[in-house]
Amino acid sequence: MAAIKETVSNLISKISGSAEEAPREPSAEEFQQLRNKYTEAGQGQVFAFVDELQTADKSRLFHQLSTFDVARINELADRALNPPKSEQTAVTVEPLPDVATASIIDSDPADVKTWYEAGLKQVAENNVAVVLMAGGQGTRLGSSAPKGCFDIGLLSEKPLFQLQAERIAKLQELANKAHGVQSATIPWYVMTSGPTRKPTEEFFAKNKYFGLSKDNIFIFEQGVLPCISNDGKIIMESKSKVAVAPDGNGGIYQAIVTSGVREDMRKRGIKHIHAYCVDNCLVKVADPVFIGFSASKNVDIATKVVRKRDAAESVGLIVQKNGKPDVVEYSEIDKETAEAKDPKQPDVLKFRAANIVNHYYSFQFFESIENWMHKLPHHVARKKIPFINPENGEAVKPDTPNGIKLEQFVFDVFPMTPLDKFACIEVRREEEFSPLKNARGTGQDDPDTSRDDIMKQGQRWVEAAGGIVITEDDKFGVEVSPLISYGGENLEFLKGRQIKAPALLEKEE
Ligand code: UD2
Repeated sequence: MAAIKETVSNLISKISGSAEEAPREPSAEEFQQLRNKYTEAGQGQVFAFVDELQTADKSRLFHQLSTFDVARINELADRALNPPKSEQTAVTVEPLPDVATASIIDSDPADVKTWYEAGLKQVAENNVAVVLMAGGQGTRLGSSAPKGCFDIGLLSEKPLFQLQAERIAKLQELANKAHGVQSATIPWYVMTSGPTRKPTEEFFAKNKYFGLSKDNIFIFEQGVLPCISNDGKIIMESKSKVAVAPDGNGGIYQAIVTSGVREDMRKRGIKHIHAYCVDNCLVKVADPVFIGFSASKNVDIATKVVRKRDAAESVGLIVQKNGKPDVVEYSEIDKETAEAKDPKQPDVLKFRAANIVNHYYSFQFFESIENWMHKLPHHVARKKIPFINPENGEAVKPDTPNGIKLEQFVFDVFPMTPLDKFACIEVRREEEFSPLKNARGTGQDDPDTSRDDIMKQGQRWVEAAGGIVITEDDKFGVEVSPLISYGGENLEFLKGRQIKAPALLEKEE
């Protein structure tokens, strides 16, 4: 009777479309084998309620547990909860040596032009790809949609994804024009996580890929890791599901391999990759200067930095640790290091090279991912994780942190490359970095500061081209569509023209 009841309920849920496709039902042996493995690893509590489960839920639990390496989870949990006493060897943290740090601000404009032209040539030869890290859940912003969908309040109402897509389109056009070709293509690999994948795919489809060809956009998903209780146990979100969280933007490396992204890059003959953070409205996607600079240095990895705003800014710091390039994240830095002053310039921070999640990789470096991706450390975030009490099956919403989420950081790869295969380039904050981190009204790194930074940048571009921007009673700014200018170029048609701020410039006439 139970079997008939269940088949009927499965049928109903299928018709109503409420249940995902029930995965293949494991054999009794497969199930028992997995159960033994988890029990022997001291994680048998994940099966606490398995006898109450319907077949479909039991199969879902089996398949989810099969994706984890429970021995490795125990190892990570143990290291996270009982961190080894830091090795006696003192960890010396110093700013990067000048040899590894360039600066757009101090560079000879002729060099910048050379890098730009070299990078544009690489784009024209279809050697450049872009990887967008868009798996973050933007909790501080308070929006449930993926950050790339967010409308920062521009006159055009363009969301971040669209600004980035249009910069790609414009750069392809500039490369075509500069090299007399029609086919410059920058493939765009968009990394999502469990919570952001579907809404991101739907947003791109609904917006017809913002005018780009769907064939050159590849939405893939990063991995997840189980949430762990303070006593090292895998936490259950329901009687048939492990509580999981995205494995951090450092999950990008494994995801690039397992999702087929690297294979797709290899097929396209990609040589240079630009990887960036979705929430930076000023990001120069596939920046030819950055590509040209990095290629000229023949490095595996390069990173853009801006001057840190103040000691408390929530940004990682590019440092040299034990002779290797590294980043000290804002959530892990001690006050003394953050506030240390430069011995030569007492009013300047000693550690001021702020990480902005804006990285270059050579494709050949990506060919070595398997050699080092398992060495990337896991960082621990103590969180309040809703769970099912294994003793009585009750759902609990803790009001204090009851467990940890493990995540990898994208920049932890830096020490995997020698200093001479690493480069760092300082760029102008007002031209290249305005992160959307906080809800409207916070006053810093929020939708209004993002919108204002775009408008101010456009006004600077228009005025540099000879346009006259009328700013009355504190109204300011010009939004220049990426489709008419990627970085302020080709705006000479505005010479002598008066523009009343705030304005939106979308036409080249
Ligand atoms: C990030 C940097 C920090 C600084 C700051 C500047 C890391 C680890 N930290 O801090 O050093 O540069 O940004 O804005 O990069 N993401 C994923 N999957 C995840 C988690 C994050 O794709 O599992 C993406 C996220 O969508 C975003 C980027 O990684 O594009 C940075 O994530 P965040 O904004 O949560 O990082 P934040 O602000 O803590």
